[in-house]
Amino acid sequence: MKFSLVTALACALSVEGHAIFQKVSVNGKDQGQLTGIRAPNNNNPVQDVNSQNMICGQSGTKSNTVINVAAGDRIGSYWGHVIGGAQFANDPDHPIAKSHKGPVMAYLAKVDNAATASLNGLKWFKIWQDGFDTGSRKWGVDNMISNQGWVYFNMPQCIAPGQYLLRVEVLALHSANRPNQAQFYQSCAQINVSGSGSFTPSQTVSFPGAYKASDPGISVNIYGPQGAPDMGGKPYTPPGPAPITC
Ligand SMILES: *[C@@H]1O[C@H](CO)[C@@H](O)[C@H](O)[C@H]1NC(C)=O
Ligand SMILES: [Cu+2]
Repeated sequence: MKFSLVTALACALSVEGHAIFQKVSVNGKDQGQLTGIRAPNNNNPVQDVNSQNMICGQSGTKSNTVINVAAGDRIGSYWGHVIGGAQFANDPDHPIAKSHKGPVMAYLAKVDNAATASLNGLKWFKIWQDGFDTGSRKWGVDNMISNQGWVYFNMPQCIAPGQYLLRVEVLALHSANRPNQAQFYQSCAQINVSGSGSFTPSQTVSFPGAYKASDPGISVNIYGPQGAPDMGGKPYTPPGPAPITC
């Protein structure tokens, strides 16, 4: 308890702790800063699960680009402390403050035109998540930090061709044992999937709506008896639906 209060305070005192999803790579090829991305202009978290900002973050940057992706491609989602990456040389909070333990999740929503689609009424399904590994006691955020801000996953082979918004979310749980203190960070990438997939989701979720503040993956004390952010060795299930299986 003492430990988590200290961490919570550290976060409250430094806006420096936060992060922004700001570029994409496809099979290792960097698509460029803010290219094909709708990202917030600042790194403040969303804390109200019922906010419109749960969709793609606070309204910020726009791009006319739609990124071409083939089903099966390895997608990279790059996170930085601020737009551009580190805030200054040796920024200890880049790509995100180490305290900000939590899962990383990726969702898709089918749209007609990814560059212009409205964010309202989209039907989202989850394609990937990196939660908490009870063996290594590492969180998705730990893996993102180890990869210098990059989060990697494959575009599932079964995804039907067409345009989508790709929503990648970091959920920071360091203060989530207190009401409405879980921190949501998300941006959306505009993508055009090619391939021969035909997957149509049987179940989808809305943002906002997919999460409740009381969800066990959101209202959670991640600290074990020793004060380490390790769930006390217990499993953790991220909020929202399970990722699809092809
Ligand atoms: C999407 O991909 C298909 C197949 O590669 C291509 O024919 C189409 O022009 C692409 N659309 C956009 C907007 O890039
Ligand atoms: Cu924070």
